[in-house]
Parts: sequence; C-alpha cells; structure tokens
Amino acid sequence: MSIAVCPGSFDPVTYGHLDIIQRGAKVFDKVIVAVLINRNKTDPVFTVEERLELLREATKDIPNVEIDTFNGLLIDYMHTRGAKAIIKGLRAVSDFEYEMQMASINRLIDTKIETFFMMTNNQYSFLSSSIVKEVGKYGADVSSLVPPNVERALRAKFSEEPR
Ligand code: COD
Repeated sequence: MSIAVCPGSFDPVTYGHLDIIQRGAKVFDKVIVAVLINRNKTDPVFTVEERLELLREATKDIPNVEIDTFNGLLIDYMHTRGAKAIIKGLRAVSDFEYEMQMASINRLIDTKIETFFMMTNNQYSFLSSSIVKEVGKYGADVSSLVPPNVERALRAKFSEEPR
C-alpha cells in the first residue's frame, strides 16, 4: 500500500490545502494529513483539536484520507506510519526555496523517503492560511477561500476576540 503524508500547520485548512489533498488521494492509496503540534513560531488562531476537527469535516468525503497529528521530526513520524512519500504544495518561487531546503534535509535523514511537489491550482496560487485569517478577522467574505465549516469557525473565533 502506498502511503503519503501531507504535513502542515493547517491553521486553518483552506481550499488550497484541500486541492493538494484531493489530488494526492488520487495518486496514493492513502494520504495522512498530519498537523504539526509543536510549532512555536507563531501564535495559532485555532487549537490543534480545532484544526483536526475542521480537517476531518472538510475531508469526510475522501475515503482514503486520514487526519492525524505529529510532533518533532516529520521523518520520525513517517517511520511510525510506514509512509514513504511526502506531499507538498508549491504556490510560488518563494515556496520553492523553503521547500527545497526541507526536502533536502529530509532526504539527508532518510534517502528512502521522497518528497512529491504539486503545483497549486492557479485559482489558489495566492491563498494561504495567513491570508484567510487576515481577511477573516475583519469580517470579509472568505467563502471562496475556505470550506463552509471553516468559514463558520472563523466567524465564531473572531467574534469572540477584540480586533
Ligand atoms: N496551494 C497549494 N499548496 C498549498 C497552498 C495553496 N494555496 N497553501 C498551502 N499549501 C501547501 C504548503 O505549501 C505546504 O506544503 C502545505 O500546504 C501545508 O501548508 P501550511 O502553511 O499549513 O503548513 P506549514 O508550511 O507551516 O508546515 C510546515 C511543516 C509542518 C510541514 C514543517 O515545518 C515540518 O515538516 N516540520 C516538522 C519538523 C521537521 O521535520 N523539519 C524538517 C527537518 S529540520
């Protein structure tokens, strides 16, 4: 069975992520969408549990997709899941530099694990979780950027907080 991991922060999941997940699920027998727990670079808007729930709902119609979390090195997590492929999305040249570095490091750690890059769907080339949070915070319409459950969650989250 070919198992791929699609890792990320998913804070929150967007249509750009979902496009990559759906396309990956057509190529691999199973795609595990893995949310990194211990990322301390930025303050997340959604808790890990909330992000998992949003991802579960948004991918519920794709039978070969599983949602999980991981801590520490991605490669170590992949070993525990018997996964040999990493799925990444590329939006622009700016993504390329970072992703190439990550792919090279991961390959150095384990040469048997391959990173597969998928070009973003043109309509989502500008889309990121950060953009969604930024516009969502000010009450703009994000229905073309995220699935309905995420849109509701953003509205609820930002109505709780002072802007
Ligand atoms: N179109 C296409 N792809 C997209 C889009 C879009 N609109 N938006 C996002 N993506 C892709 C991203 O390029 C990425 O591949 C994936 O979706 C997830 O994106 P994010 O923003 O949710 O997640 P990131 O980029 O913050 O996640 C970073 C990781 C968690 C993958 C990374 O930090 C990691 O693997 N950390 C574990 C530690 C490790 O093993 N490090 C490597 C050795 S040092």
